[in-house]
Amino acid sequence: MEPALASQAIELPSWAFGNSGTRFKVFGTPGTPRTVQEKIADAATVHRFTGLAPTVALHIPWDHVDDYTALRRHAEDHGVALGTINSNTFQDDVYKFGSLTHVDPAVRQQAVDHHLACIDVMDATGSRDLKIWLADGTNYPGQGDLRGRQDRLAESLATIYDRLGPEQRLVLEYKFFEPAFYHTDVPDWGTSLVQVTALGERAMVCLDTGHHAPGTNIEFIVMQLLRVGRLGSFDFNSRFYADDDLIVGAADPFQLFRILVEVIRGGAMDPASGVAFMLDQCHNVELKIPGQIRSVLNVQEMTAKALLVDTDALAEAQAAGDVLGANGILMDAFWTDVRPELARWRESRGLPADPMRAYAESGYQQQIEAERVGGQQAGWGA
Ligand code: LRH
Ligand code: MN
Ligand code: MN
Repeated sequence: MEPALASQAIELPSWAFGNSGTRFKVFGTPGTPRTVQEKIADAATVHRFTGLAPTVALHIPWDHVDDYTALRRHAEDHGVALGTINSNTFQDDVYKFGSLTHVDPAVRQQAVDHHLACIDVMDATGSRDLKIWLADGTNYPGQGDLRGRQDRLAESLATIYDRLGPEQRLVLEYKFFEPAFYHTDVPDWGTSLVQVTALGERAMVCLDTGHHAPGTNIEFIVMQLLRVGRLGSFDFNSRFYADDDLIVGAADPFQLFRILVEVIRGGAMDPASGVAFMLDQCHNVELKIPGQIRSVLNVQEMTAKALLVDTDALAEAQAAGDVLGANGILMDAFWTDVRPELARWRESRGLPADPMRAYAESGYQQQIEAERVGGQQAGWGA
């Protein structure tokens, strides 16, 4: 198999291990973690069975603990590290009309202070990235001054950026709708890019695959952000309709393949590129640990296919104007079944050939179901 696969690392979101749901119902799953420490233990289990998930992202304050240095040691004892720190200014009443964009300087300051506290957490956890997603926006035309909000956002972000250490980065995530429905203050990659470019070299864009209008050519955005060196991270998930946060590759494996083709084309498989490959998913009705195992395997499988593209032949076909030939070369790679070879490759590295099955047979699920009573909600409504 391609050596590039050996260094592939996918970051797991702590919140994928908690109970989550829709506004209609949150179903409890037996064995759900009761503490951040148990979420990390479950994430480490995904890594143990796949070798693909060495880091765990935290969401603050969902994953608040008093001692983040101890939490870092706890993660390391389990064979993983703490990764991206996600801020959260979308659950407090004070942010009803915005956070970093709010018209009231006192509310803006509160939101900025939360981010500064997140950077303190990063110092303790050893995290590189502060990921910011804002629920800021309006529901009705005229409700807010679009331009004033953008200016205030720039000012707030600059204050946060200034506090970062030399090895730390700010990653700004965009989303075109929800919870605001008329406009959001960071709706698209263009706005995110404009804002982060104004900050400095260590400010990047986060691309959440579920945050685009249906039909958007996401791989084009991946290409462009890599081209200008501003793709900081992915939040991988899949969607049928809105921001569904379903298992990546479940709704549209071909789209995931096309994204990974551009990742490889743009040099982002190289860990030195600094692109973080994260999941941002919720498991509403399926078991969470196998849900995460399936997710990282889907990314690995589509990466293996994307690595099969005969790039020399493709370049030749493109140069010759051979439309169907070029398309055929891409499709040949997509349709190749890489699963048997990946299974052998895993075994050669001391990993189970079939991680889903190995997990099911391991007894871990039965153990956590017996041990844990009253598991935590992922965050919403907690
Ligand atoms: C917003 C989002 C963002 C949040 C996460 C819980 O829809 O994608 O990344 O931090 O969901
Ligand atoms: Mn996200
Ligand atoms: Mn989302």
